This record gives sequence, structure tokens and C-alpha cells, in this order.
Amino acid sequence: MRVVIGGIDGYIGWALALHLISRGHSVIGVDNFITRRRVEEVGSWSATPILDMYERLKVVEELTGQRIDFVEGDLTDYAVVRGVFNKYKPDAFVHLGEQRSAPYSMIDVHHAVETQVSNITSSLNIVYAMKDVSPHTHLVKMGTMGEYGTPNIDIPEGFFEVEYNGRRDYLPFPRMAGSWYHWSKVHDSGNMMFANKIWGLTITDVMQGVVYGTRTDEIVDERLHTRFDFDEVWGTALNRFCVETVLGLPMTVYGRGGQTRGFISLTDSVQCLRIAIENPPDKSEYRVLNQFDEAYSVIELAKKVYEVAKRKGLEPAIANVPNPRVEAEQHYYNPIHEKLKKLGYKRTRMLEDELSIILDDLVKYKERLEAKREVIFPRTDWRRPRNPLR
Ligand code: USQ
Repeated sequence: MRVVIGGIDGYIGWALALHLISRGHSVIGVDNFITRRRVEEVGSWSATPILDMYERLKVVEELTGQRIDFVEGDLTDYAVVRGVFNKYKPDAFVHLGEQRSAPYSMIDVHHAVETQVSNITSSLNIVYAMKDVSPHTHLVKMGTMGEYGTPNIDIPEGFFEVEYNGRRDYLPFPRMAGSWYHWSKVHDSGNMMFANKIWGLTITDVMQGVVYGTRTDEIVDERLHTRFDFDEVWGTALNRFCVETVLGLPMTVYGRGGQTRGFISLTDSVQCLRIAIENPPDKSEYRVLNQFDEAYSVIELAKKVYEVAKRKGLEPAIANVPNPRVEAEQHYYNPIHEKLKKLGYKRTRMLEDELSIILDDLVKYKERLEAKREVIFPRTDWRRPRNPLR
């Protein structure tokens, strides 16, 4: 199949491109490298050194004999998006090209606005371009499990049967996100549902949990590394706990650490996305997939990192630091995740094994981590946004 990846330079985008070409798909990537610039803006970089895109593409050709076409462009520019659909008329477009950090969106008013405007604009551009020039394309849009929040009932895959005042309906499950970033994905989901309704576009909206790992079956050479962020703005808890441990710092568990999230390895995330691409929904269907393997609380996660690190002779420690976020620290969490399994998905990676690989990879790049020690401790505070005028 011919697949365009919007956001090919990102953590998942790059790994997905390598995975898809290994399975015989032809891949075209679009990116404007904004994640690299935004990470630099907060004084950080990827723990794993990553090559410039044009170098990366040469390495891919050298190692696999395959070519990935690349368009340097901004998905918030309609002319760019329309041009890509017009030129390639892809079978699938995977939209991974959004600002994906909750803390980044909470820095101040400018970062909140930038996140929501750029995320919502890129998705609108894509559905308009599909309608105008490529209505057969299947859009695989990256959303987040965080759209649902942490309700005190089970979370279905997108929709649920509800009875109210004696009448029944099948409705979108309520969304209760926890950052401006997560809300941007909620607004996207509403927009995707509406684009499907008015124009009959075929869309898969992926509610993905937290993704972890430095490797996939295709990332076998250091020159093929994907990025791995760890600073307080761009790093997820799992990445940060591993980096903190390698640096001899205590793991920064926010509050009591009872916050529970769904997790999936990078290898299995790209596998799921490939399965979603190869098995599109019915034409003109809007499909929601919950994409994660297992749920852990933050403290359970810290304990897993602790055990694996200890076995490697590292000296892990866990600290409870004041929670800079506004979120439930103790809650029920039981999202359903069956549809991908029905499409043939089987988990291939276990958390402990991946943690071991991550720690080994990070030890190799300890100097890069040392150089960025000062951007690890949390500064971005949900209750106290910075005043951009000061
Ligand atoms: N946390 C800590 N210590 C840290 C960092 C985070 O305890 O040093 C806690 C947070 O308070 C939160 C939990 O860990 O309760 C998860 O935070 P996270 O930074 O690991 O992940 P999150 O902000 O939820 O965002 C990440 C990705 C985002 C994706 C989302 C999936 O950055 O792009 O959408 O995971 S989900 O979590 O399912 O919403």
C-alpha cells in the first residue's frame, strides 16, 4: 500500500516508516522538524543521537535498498497538505504530526494556543484535502487514551450504549482530558467524527496509551535510532525514570503515584498502526481503536524500573515529589481494548524486557544525559502558568 506519514521525523513516525517499508509498503514522509526545534527551545535533546532526515534516508537506502520519499513541509499549511494528497493519492495517511507534549501545552498562554491551533489546523487541513483530492484515502489519526480522562466506569472503544430518561442511544463516550494538549485531541476527535458524517471520509481515530522503548525489529543500527525524550517537558514518566536512574537521580514520582495509564511498546505500537492500515474500516466508517497493552500506576512503573535497574547493578531510588499537574492520584481505570486483537494484533514485547534494553541504550549515551541534567526536574506547573509578558 502507499502510505503517507505526517510527522515522519517524530518518535513513532520514524519507527513506523521503517516498519512499513520492511513489510513491503511504500512510504512517503512529511515533516517540518518542529519537534526538534521545540525540544531545543526547552534546552534539551534526544537521549539517542538522531541523524538529520536527509542522512537518515540515505542510511535507509544503504541498509535496505529502499527509498522513502520525503516532503519538507508544514501540515498547518493547506497548500502543503493538498499538494501531498494531490501528488501521492495515498491508500492511507497516518497523522502523527501534532504537538504531543502535555507539559509543553501548559507552559503559558502562547504554548496552549500554539498547541491547539496547530493540532486542530493540521487535522482540518488533512480532512479538507482528502475531500477535495483524495476521498478514497483512509486516515489513521493519532489521538490519545488521555482524551477519556479517568472516569469511574469502564471506558469503551469510542462509543457506548446509554439509557437516559427511558430512551437509549449509541453515543461518543464523554471525554475529560487533563491538559490543553489532551483537549486538542478531543477537539480533533469531534472534528474527525464530523468530517466523516458530512463527507463520508474513512477514518480510524487511535486512542493510544503511553509508548515506550528505544528499539524495534528494524532499529538495528545506531544510525536508525528514533528520538527518545527525557526532559520535564518532552519526556514521559517511563523515559524519565530510566534516565534519572542512569544518572543516579531519584525517580520523580509525582504525588503518590496512583495515576494509572495504559502502556504499549514502540514495536507493538507500530505493529498496531500497520494492522490498522492493512485492515481499514468499511468505506465511510469512523472507527475508534483503544491502543495499549497493559495499565500500570506510576508507582508500579517506578518499581518495575527499580527492579530491572537493580539487577543491572545500577543504584535506583524512588522519590515522591509534589505533583505539578492537576489530576486524580487515585482512581478506577479499566479501558476496553479488544478491536485490534480481533484484527490480529498479538503483543510481542513485555515491559521488563524493554526496560532492560532502554537502560542498556541509555548507559551508552550517559554523557548526553549528563549534559542536560538541569532540564530534568519538573518546572511546568498546571496551577501556575508562566506569565509570558514578564
Ligand atoms: N509523571 C510522574 N513523573 C514524571 C512524569 C510524569 O509521576 O516525571 C506522571 C504524570 O503526573 C502522569 C503520568 O505520569 O500522571 C503520565 O505522564 P506522562 O508524562 O508519562 O504522559 P502523558 O502526559 O499522559 O503523555 C504521554 C505522551 C502523549 C500521549 C499520552 C498517552 O506524551 O503524547 O498522548 O502519553 S496517555 O497517557 O494515555 O494520555
